[in-house]
Amino acid sequence: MSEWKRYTITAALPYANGPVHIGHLAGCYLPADIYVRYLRANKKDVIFICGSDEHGVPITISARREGVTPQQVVDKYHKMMGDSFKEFGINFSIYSRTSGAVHKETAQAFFRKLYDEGKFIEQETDQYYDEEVKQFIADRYIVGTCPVCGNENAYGDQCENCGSSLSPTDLINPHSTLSGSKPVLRKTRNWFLPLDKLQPHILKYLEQHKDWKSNVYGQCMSWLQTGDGLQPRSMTRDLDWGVPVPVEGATGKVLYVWFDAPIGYISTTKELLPDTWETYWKEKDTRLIHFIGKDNIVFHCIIFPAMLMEHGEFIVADNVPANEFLNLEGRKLSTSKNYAVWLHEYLEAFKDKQDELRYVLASIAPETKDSEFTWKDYQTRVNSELVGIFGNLVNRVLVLTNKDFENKVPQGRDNSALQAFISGQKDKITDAMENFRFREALTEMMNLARHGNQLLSEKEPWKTIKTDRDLTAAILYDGLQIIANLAIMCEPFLPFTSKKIFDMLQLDATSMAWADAGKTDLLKTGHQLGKASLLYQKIEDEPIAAQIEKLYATIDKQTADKESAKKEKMSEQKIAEAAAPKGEITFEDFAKIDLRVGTILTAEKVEKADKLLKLTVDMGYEVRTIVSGIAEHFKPEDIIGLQVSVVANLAPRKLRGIESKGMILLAEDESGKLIFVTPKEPIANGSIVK
Ligand code: B3M
Ligand code: ZN
Repeated sequence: MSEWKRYTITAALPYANGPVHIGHLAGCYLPADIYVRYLRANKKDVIFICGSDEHGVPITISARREGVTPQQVVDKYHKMMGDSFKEFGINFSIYSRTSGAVHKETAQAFFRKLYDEGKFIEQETDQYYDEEVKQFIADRYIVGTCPVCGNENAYGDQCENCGSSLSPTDLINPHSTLSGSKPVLRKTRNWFLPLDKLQPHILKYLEQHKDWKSNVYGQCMSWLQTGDGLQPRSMTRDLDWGVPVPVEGATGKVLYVWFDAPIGYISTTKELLPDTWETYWKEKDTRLIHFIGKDNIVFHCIIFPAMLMEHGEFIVADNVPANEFLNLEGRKLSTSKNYAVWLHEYLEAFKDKQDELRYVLASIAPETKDSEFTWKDYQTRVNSELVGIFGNLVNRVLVLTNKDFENKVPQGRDNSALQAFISGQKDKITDAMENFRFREALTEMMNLARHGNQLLSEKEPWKTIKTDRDLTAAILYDGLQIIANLAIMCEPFLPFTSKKIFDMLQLDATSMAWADAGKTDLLKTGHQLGKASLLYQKIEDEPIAAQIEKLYATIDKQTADKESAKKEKMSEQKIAEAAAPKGEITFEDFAKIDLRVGTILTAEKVEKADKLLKLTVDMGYEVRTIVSGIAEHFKPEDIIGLQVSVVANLAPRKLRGIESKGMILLAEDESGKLIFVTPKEPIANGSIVK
């Protein structure tokens, strides 16, 4: 192990705009918790920092949608999220929030220092403004047609259909998702962090960390190497929800949420340790590690380090073991679409089964690539691994010891082979833990339980008890030592299970540390054991089917919503089309059209065609036949004698077998009503319209 004196471990501050789901847990909070529990078992000086991210546009959107204030939104979800984390044993040293006073003061002081030292550049830019809700709109909340692929739902920063990265002004027909209205450009002044100038420092920093996970290192490098590299980024926003910019003349502006949120790690540490917080952020022998999901990489590996470097007093992250995404039953998890397994709902269906979920999520954690949670897989893993292997081992050993040895640890024999095996497992687990490969660590922990089961199957203590009591004692002694080792080494993954085992073994968990793992005399002969109970119960088919059904109901609802949204859009589109001017043409283009005045001489319905009228039109220089789709709008007798405008040189075409030469011009209003474009005064047939 390394020479680090202390550890500051952070887990991404989740936006307080929805409850916690399994994707959050698997991607960030569970790995962080596993690592912190491991460090604590190693008696390290460690703080584990998290809290709600209560600023940013997502909060204001949720508030608008729910018809409440942003403060009400964050109050509601801050509590829910904090409760869920606690229930699942995510053992933060503190779970705070960024709407608190200490945070405001810390973030403002941070900004002010950079401002005073001239670290920002002030710049005026054109930003889209929603006149209806009277607010500037973040790129993400402007939607329009992608100029590259034509996707009508492209965001102001990116088209998710073709992947093009866009700026809001690239969008065709942009509209604000806040009000649906067409945004206008307005000038605004903001403070930018000149990341372009800082790029060499960032590059140097990253190059010192080639040991980072390849998904993380690779993504950072591509930010630096794509296009012109890093660009100045605004650290302030025109919004009314957030930390006010502590500078004169900045009313109506708040700190960019990605400026204030990571400072939340610092302010939260201040709250936790008002007197000693600086040690955890300023001493070089403190190891700072950020646990995050992959969508947060650039902010934690580039922007926040750049802020910290510019500030000058703080350490920067030594590692950022970001995970990829977890999918659910073949689809992306989505808070806004309510497609998720919410932790609080999980517990309603699977009471007290926190470790079961922790186990499955740690087994399938998206450490190197996206992974997939399915309810069937959950059921299989719980039943065959936790119930069938781990629980089974613990139960068999304890039940036999109780039955044959009065529930006291019996006399062992030389077990150096077992001892070697257990320390070997411990080394593998330790190595994997140190390198953030928690899936592998978990597998090796389970392999120890597997080994225990093998011992039992081979040695059959339930049979030997009839012939050889001492041998049986030795087998169960070994079994018990394996269980005690499991209690220590499963703790980072399965803290509730670990506690139960310690209780059953009547061992004081606090007297045991990672250093004790690997020993085969953790339980002394004659030690009185406690009452055994089953660690896990088999998961039946019904609750699993119910969960799957619930997800499908969400999908069905989504599909229905999409359909109706599509219909709505169609009519919206019609209006937009009507309002949208067509593209520019040249005079030459226009001059190609031979527009003339003619008089309708005859009009009659076309057989078996509800919409068509056959007209003869006197063009002055000739009389011609024109078939027009106006039968539902005009009675033939009403239009005879009317002077109209005709596109005289339109290529002839056949309609219902009748050759139509030309087209009559009509104006159409929003409701679809048609009116002839007629000269205001009578004029000679054949007159040119220009
Ligand atoms: N709230 C984004 C997220 O929840 C953001 C993380 C902040 S960490 C400083 O994914
Ligand atoms: Zn596109």
